[in-house]
Amino acid sequence: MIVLGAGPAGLVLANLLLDQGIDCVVLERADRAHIESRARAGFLAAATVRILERHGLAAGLRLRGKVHGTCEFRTEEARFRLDYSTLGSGDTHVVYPQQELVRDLLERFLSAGGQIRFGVEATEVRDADGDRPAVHVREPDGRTARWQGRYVAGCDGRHGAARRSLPSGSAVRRHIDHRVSWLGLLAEAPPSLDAVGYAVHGRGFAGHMARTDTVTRYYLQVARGTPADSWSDERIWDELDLRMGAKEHGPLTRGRIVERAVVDLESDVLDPLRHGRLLLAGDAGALISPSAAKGANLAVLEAELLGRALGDALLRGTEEGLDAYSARCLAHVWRAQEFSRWMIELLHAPSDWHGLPVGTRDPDTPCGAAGESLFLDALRRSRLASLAVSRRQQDWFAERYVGL
Ligand code: RFL
Repeated sequence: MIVLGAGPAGLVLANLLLDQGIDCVVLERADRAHIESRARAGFLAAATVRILERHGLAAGLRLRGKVHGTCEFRTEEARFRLDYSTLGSGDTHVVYPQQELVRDLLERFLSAGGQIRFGVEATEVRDADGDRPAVHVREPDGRTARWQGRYVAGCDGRHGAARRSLPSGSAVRRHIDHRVSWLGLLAEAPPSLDAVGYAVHGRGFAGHMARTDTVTRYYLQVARGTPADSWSDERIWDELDLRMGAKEHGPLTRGRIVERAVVDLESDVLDPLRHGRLLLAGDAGALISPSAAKGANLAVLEAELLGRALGDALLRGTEEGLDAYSARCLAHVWRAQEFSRWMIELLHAPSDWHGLPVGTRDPDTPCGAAGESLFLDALRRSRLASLAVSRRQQDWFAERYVGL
């Protein structure tokens, strides 16, 4: 059994296979230090924590993760909080940086005797229709090689070899560019509020998400095509202050910006997630925009479904689980996509008016694209107003926000 990629999907799956006594090797393009320091997700849903606990993979996050159950919305006029731990299903998140989860999963896999090859890049998966699919790779020294197994799990992310190797016409691709871009930032600064902060502002979205006691993730909606290094640290903090309403609601604790990257929000789902003996999990098969923090959670869920299905196929000789795998995953994926899109529409200024000073919105010329932008802005503010007061809306939100 060959697993491509040592992200959350690949490492959860590899651990589950090993636990069942299934021989597997993980092929990872990057080196160990890289995957153990790659900061991405942080919010793990209750269902994800339960999966990890079920398989003895949650010791680290139970020790160092922080339970989190509140988010705060801010506009130019007001702010309100939702304590989602008391709404909907009453579930919470555990905040645990993705790189720490990856470190835990890797350590557990290696200490149980798992095999992983770092610096090995899969270039193509061949013969997925046959009994022995083959993975062609480039070794760290540049030489090419071939690995064969009974199944290949493509957990190598959206730019990986698994997705590229699907024969043309074998899957429907549903893709959307949400036409919103974020400047994603990691600041060496303690969180400034004890909640996830979402600022819905005329100049664009700003977000605040705790990571650890000393590191905070911030997001700023920026115009498409903005180079990541075009904003100075000072301009970033000034803009965050403005959009988050620091003057009215309290200052943000500033610190060095240690990482910055522009993310164009996109979603990209393949259907089905299986082609013969090649199975896709995580971002490789279903990319979701980070607007609702679902990607790593879906990756873990899919890995569990796949681990179980592969166990049935390899140990008990039944492919029923593998046959149902794609449809089962996609049901979860589309629920998450729907909510993530809802969040995008709630949080962001329409893309074509981003950056316009609020004062240039002239009520005498609300026609064409400008009129549409004003209309969409009014809709999202109305949506936010309902969320602020309607208990039913809040229950619905909480269930979707923390659920899978
Ligand atoms: P990963 O984590 O991308 O891992 C794929 C692994 O495959 C390797 N690889 C290859 N190996 C061999 N051969 C090849 N040809 C290969 N090509 C790639 C890569 O080196 C890598 O190690 O995919 P996986 O496992 O599917 O996990 C998905 C998650 O990483 C992703 O969905 C989340 O990070 C998304 N996400 C968030 N998700 C959440 O659930 N909660 C969050 O709070 C959250 N915040 C975020 C996020 C994603 C972000 N970015 C990247 C846009 C915040 C950000 C900024």
